[in-house]
Parts: sequence; structure tokens; C-alpha cells
Amino acid sequence: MKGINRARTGLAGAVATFTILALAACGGGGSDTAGDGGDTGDGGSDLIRVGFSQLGAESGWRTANTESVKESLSADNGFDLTFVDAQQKQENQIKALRDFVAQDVDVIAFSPVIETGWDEVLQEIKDSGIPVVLVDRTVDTTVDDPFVTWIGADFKAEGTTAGEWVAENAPDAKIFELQGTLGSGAQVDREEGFGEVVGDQIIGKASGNFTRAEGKTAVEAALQAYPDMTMIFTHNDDMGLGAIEAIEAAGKVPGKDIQIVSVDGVRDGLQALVDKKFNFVVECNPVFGDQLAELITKVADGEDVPKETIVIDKAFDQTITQADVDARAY
Ligand code: GYE
Repeated sequence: MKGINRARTGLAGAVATFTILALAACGGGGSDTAGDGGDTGDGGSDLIRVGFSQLGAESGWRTANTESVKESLSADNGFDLTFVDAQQKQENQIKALRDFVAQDVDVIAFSPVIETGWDEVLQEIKDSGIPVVLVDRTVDTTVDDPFVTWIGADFKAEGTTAGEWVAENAPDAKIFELQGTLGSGAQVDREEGFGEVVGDQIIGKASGNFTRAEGKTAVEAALQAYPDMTMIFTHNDDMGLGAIEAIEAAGKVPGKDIQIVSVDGVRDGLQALVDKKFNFVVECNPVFGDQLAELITKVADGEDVPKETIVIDKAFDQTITQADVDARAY
């Protein structure tokens, strides 16, 4: 059924209290299925063999998330990671997942590019007995109990936070909504959260697929279609940065003539906020590799884990300073 991120369980405490306990645990013997031979030739029979299907490299958020995952799921930390980038194509992800089953990895982790279309492969994984850890985005499937645990952000709350800022600061704005990849958990839930607060201010919507280039193209078209727009709500910073280019090329001033409210908070997005081209940014924190490593270790060891772990987000307005931006890790 619909994404698990709809039910908030207040697991923030668990997230914040991550320690290096997990690393000690996996160093001390790993999983009970890890002894069946690694394929990396590093003699890592104690390593936990993880197949991770990343959905792509479409945004600054994704790049930071990939770095965090790779850094945490390292051999030094007790993992034998097979990482595959799907280039935003579901068929590539399905192929990678089937390969992981064929390799009989200990744990499969993946960030689903969209919510639907996973029934068959999730059933195959379930039949193989390999546990699934869902990362970042959610699935909508008929398969019963398709994953052990999910870690990611509360996308709906991010949309709500953005909407509340608009309701408070720009209640007359005419908003064009720049959507992420259609059918992705991040798009569906951010749109829902935002729409519940200021839906009546939205005059048009189109997808920019979470990339700067497609965001720019979508806004070029929107400037023609909705000449009275005064605000863009973009589902991520990269598309917002593309929007800035389109707005400036049209002779308008981003942040003034057309305000921009964004989600993510990568360094380039926060820089746009300092430069007064973005007006408000809701953070979506991509740096949760350590928490993922802890979860995977427990799953491989057959220990109980929470069904979901919500990564904590903040929000930023134009009072942010250049020093804040320079200190940003991603
Ligand atoms: O906001 C966007 C990325 O799923 C949270 O995907 C993620 C989103 C993120 O492309 O920049």
C-alpha cells in the first residue's frame, strides 16, 4: 500500500543517537549469511555483502547521498558493497536487483526511482529470502511485507513546511509548481503536503525530473504559459537553479519578480538563498550513510529494527549567512 512515510513515528531520537556500535558489531563476525564467499577477491568472508541500487546521479542531493552511502558501507566498516547507478531508469534498477538475487548478497538496499512497478521483482527477492532495506524513497506495492525497514525523509512534512512559509510570507503569490520525477515518493508527497496548505494559490504545474536542465526547460515553458506567476515552488534545488537561469534569460529577477521556494538545501541551493535568488529552502538531509550502515548490520544479523527511520530536516530563509553556506558539507 501507499508509502510508509505517511505514518510518522517520531523516530528522530533513534536517528540522532547513532553510534559506532554498528561498526563494532559487524567487525565481530558479520552476518550469518556472509560466509558464503565474497566476489571481490578481498577474502572478506566476514564482510556483509550488500547490493545497493542507487536510482541515479540527477542532483546535488543524490551525489551527496551516494558519497555518504559509499563512505559508510566501506570494507573498513565491514561491508562488501556492490553499488549500481540506475541513471533514473526503473528497468536498470530491476535488472540490478535481479543481479543481486543471482549473487545471493546478504542484504539488498535500494532507492526506488518511482513508487510503482516493483511487484514482480519484490516478490522474487522475497522468494529468495534476501532482506530488503528501502532507502530514501518509498514503494507502492501489492507484495506483502516487501521490506524490513526504510530510512528517509518525511517528504510530506517538507511540502507542508514550504507551504506554511508561503501562507505566512506570500499569501497572494501565484505559484507554479516545479515537480520532481512524476510518480516518485518525493514528488507525490511534497506536492501533497504543499497542496494541503496553499493549493488554491497554484496556477500551474510541470515536472523537471529533479534535474537542472529539465527544470530550466520546464520554467522557460511556464514563463510563456503563466505570465502572471510570481512564485515557483520547486521540489529540489537543482531544478530551482535551472529556474533561475530561465527567469534571468527572460529579463526577470529571481527572488523578487518571481520568488523561489525550494527543497534540499545543498550548498548551491543555500548559496542562491544568500544571493537572494531563492527565498526559502526546506532541508532534505542526504547524509545518512552511517544510520543506513547500522540498520543493514542489524538486518544482516537478524536483529530487530524499526520499520522506519525518519531523517531530520531543518529549513532556511534569507537570514542564512555566507559562513553557513561555506560550512555546508555538501
Ligand atoms: O530531493 C532530489 C533528488 O528522493 C529526497 O531526489 C530525494 C530527492 C531529492 O533528486 O534532489
